[in-house]
Amino acid sequence: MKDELLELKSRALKELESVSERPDIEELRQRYLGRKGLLILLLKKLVELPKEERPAIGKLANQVKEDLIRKFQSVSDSLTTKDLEDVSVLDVTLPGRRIPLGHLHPITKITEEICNIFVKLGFRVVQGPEVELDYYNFEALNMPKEHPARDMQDTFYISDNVVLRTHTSPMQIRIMEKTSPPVSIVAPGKVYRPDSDISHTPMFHQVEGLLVDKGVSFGDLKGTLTTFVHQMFGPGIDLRFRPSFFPFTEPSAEVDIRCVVCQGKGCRVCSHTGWLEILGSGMVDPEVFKIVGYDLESVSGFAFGMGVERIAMLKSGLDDIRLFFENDIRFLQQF
Ligand code: 2U9
Repeated sequence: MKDELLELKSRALKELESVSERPDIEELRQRYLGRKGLLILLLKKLVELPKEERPAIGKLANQVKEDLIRKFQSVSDSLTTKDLEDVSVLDVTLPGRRIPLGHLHPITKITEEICNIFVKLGFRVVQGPEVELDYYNFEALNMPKEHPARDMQDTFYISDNVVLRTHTSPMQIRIMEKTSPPVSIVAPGKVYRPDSDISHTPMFHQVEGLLVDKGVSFGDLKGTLTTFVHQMFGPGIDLRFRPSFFPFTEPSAEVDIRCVVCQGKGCRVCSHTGWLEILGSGMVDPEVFKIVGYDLESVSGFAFGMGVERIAMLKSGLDDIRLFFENDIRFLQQF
């Protein structure tokens, strides 16, 4: 068997001398050293040898294998060096391969755009937990037990008193708990509601804002949100404040802009009303101030909230919210 091993080695080396192309070298390597190669086949015969001869032959077989591996490697390395020296194979004047640059997700971009407008108006950006205590998500926002918004249908419950936040408002409570007025913050982030259709996804993004100080009026709310709308959709855009209701604001108003698709004539997008709802707002309900321990006599404030996907869809003329989260690169590349 010793002779057979040495014979196999010299045959392999001889054949290796006669090849010069990479595929031929690889084929040869497989034939001798591959998993079903000649060396393995020969080693299978090891068991037929008397026990005392096996260690020496095993050692020799290992030596032959290592020598061959080294030789194949050095032949392959010298080919690489030859390729590098051969100008016809490597053209160093070719332009480099461009590595494609990624960019922020459209929802991240719009979130930043919204926040930046409020930052320029003096608001500070705050972020907090997406898994929230029932207390911060509902109770402190004037939605006591049995309030319809707490329904299992509208909220993802983790346990009896822990939920996935249904809005970013808990953050405003957390900030008011530890800060005295004046307070002016915007809270962007992910929120969760069990909804899924062409205009709802179970996870979506909101930006909410809160301003509390001495003598804040509904006029301040109107001025701030009008500035925001003009910055976001253009200075010429028409808007209106429409009475509404939220448990945490009183009075409350929704803000509509003149339909960007039909300019108010009425179309499918604005349900033939000529207006598109873009955000909700109102004066902070005194009940909320009581809960966080603010003095009702000396301060007042306004708050607002908007869905980022809705703003993004109106700005880009999209009609299916789910596109944002399918992660189809052909869609994302357009932003
Ligand atoms: C505190 C007090 C008041 C936040 C507000 C809205 C109105 C609102 C909706 C817009 C579209 C949610 O994403 S949406 O479905 N939000 O209409 N949000 S006022 O009011 C607050 C928040 C915190 C302490």
